[in-house]
Amino acid sequence: MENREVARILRETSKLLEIDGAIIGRYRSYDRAADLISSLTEPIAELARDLKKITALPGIGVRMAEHIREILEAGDLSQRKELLQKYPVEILGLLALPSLGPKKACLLWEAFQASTVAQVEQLAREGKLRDLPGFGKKTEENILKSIEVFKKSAGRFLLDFAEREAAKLIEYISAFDVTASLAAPAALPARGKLIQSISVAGSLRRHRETVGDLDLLLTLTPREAGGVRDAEEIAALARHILAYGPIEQVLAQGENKVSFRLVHGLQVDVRLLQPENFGAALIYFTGSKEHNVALRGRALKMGYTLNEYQLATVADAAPGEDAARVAGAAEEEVYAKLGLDFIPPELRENCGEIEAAAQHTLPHLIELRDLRGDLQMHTTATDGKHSIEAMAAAARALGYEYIAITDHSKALAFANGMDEARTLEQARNIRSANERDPDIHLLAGIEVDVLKDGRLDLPDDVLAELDIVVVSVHSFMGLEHGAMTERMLAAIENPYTQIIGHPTGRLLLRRDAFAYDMERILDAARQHGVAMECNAAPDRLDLKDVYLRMAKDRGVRVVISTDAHSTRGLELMRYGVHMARRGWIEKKDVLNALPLPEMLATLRPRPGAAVRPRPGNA
Ligand code: DGT
Ligand code: CA
Ligand code: CA
Ligand code: ZN
Repeated sequence: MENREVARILRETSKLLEIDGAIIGRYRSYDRAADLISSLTEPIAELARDLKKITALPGIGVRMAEHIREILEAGDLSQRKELLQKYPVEILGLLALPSLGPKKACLLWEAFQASTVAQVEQLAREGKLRDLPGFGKKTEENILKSIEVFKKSAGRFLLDFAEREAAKLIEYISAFDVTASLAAPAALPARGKLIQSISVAGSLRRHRETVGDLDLLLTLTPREAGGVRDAEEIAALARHILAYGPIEQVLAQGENKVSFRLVHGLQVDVRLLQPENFGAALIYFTGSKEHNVALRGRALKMGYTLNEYQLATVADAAPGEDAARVAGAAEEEVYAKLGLDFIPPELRENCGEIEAAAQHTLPHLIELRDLRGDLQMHTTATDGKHSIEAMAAAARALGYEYIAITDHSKALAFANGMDEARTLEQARNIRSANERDPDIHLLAGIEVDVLKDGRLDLPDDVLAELDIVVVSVHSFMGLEHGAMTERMLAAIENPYTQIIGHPTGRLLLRRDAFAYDMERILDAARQHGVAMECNAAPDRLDLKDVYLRMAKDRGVRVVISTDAHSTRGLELMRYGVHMARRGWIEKKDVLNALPLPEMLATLRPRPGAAVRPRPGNA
């Protein structure tokens, strides 16, 4: 039995134990064992023969070793089988709903024998869940909402997760040594490096906010003699790829493609290409599909055909005939022959990028290195992990000129939000830290809550003492469209509001955006000089691309901030930059791409600001 099978059975047992109410330590040990087995390079079946060897593995005790042996011998775990007498296997799928923990899943099964998302949805619609112990009407509503999100997001993954998985896989594939992997290498001349390049394509390359599956493209170095690589080498490479530890199931295996699913459910397609087709293939598999369709239409009008191998002339294009080939090895070449400037992957959504590329009017998209500061972050004063000084040091290491420390206000009680006195004290602390650190400017800021009626959570005289005011909604997120629009308008009209933080409040794959009239909000932001944040946290990415473009078209300024709650959080800025690029945002649209004095001068002027000296600007 393969390691991945053993790991899968352990993981399922863990989940079933959790539903059955086992204590945390008990089921966690199954998960830890599964993770460990997935990461082993040697077969667990070998190790398990020797009790000493297997219990020497970190986190594997004698009991777990016995479980592993049982799986290897019997093909299953009796414990898992017993639990599956009690609960149907589908119940595991219910745990994918963020509003349903194992306890509630268990209750649903016991009360209604409900084990599928569809059954739970039905029960919730009929109002039958609210009376269960620990449920209530609110829980019932939340379950229905999370089922909606689940249906839309099923099988999709956050961008940062997909990126990490891709990086690990690429590192693993790159390490392949063809000479060592083939039999009788001594009899053969050294084969040299087999893999020429590994590239990410698909939605991950376009930096969509979530990713359905990973698309990887691989090219091989040509043989010295100029001949093609032999089948033996390619088969060895395929074997290597499919031996990747975290693979849970192999889905397809062909001459030029392998597909598999990783343990966390992410599917991967790896395609093998000839270098001369690389550019055409990269365009094709980067997509989007809509971009490809439009590009092919343009090619046809110009007398070409475009496919995943090449751009070729239509006239006398006999299959395989070289004369018909116009381009194919590099993306730039294909776009150029189509009369187009190179189109950055983030723009390839058929939203006007082809027309702009033809007229040489593509935007000069913002880049990470354009940013000079980060204007939203938290410290130990509220729910952040690190001190003002630690955040400043980390920001300095990233090369920033300035940052704003923006902790929460009192309405966010669970995050230890600050009242009037603590806000002023924190501002003093920020300013004194600023004086001690000449290499970076620290702005004394706040992320002040918008109350239900649109008023801000701190009085004017306190806000007037701060250098920068970010305004965010963290409560009453379910207000209906009209009320939410009025609330946001009121917040924007407050003369102290300068930036709207994570403006739609969405949590990717978990919570939908607030309902409000975005056009009216953006018009008001423009009118009052309020900037809109593009929150870079990978589970927010808020504003999203479409709204960023709407903001830009209206002349609303954008701020890209990490909303970091730790020093590491500051490193996630690039996700916000990619989202901004997808929204056609340029350096000139972004406030925190400006040097400090210009940035402060471009922020909405606050009441009385003209007579107050600018902080840190001497
Ligand atoms: P995803 O995986 O749902 O996040 O989104 P993509 O864009 O990565 O889509 P995927 O993985 O199905 O396919 C990768 C690319 O391959 C896609 O962006 C465009 C191209 N492609 C796939 N199927 C078709 C097709 O039927 N027609 C065309 N023109 N292109 C396709
Ligand atoms: Ca994909
Ligand atoms: Ca794919
Ligand atoms: Zn916030």
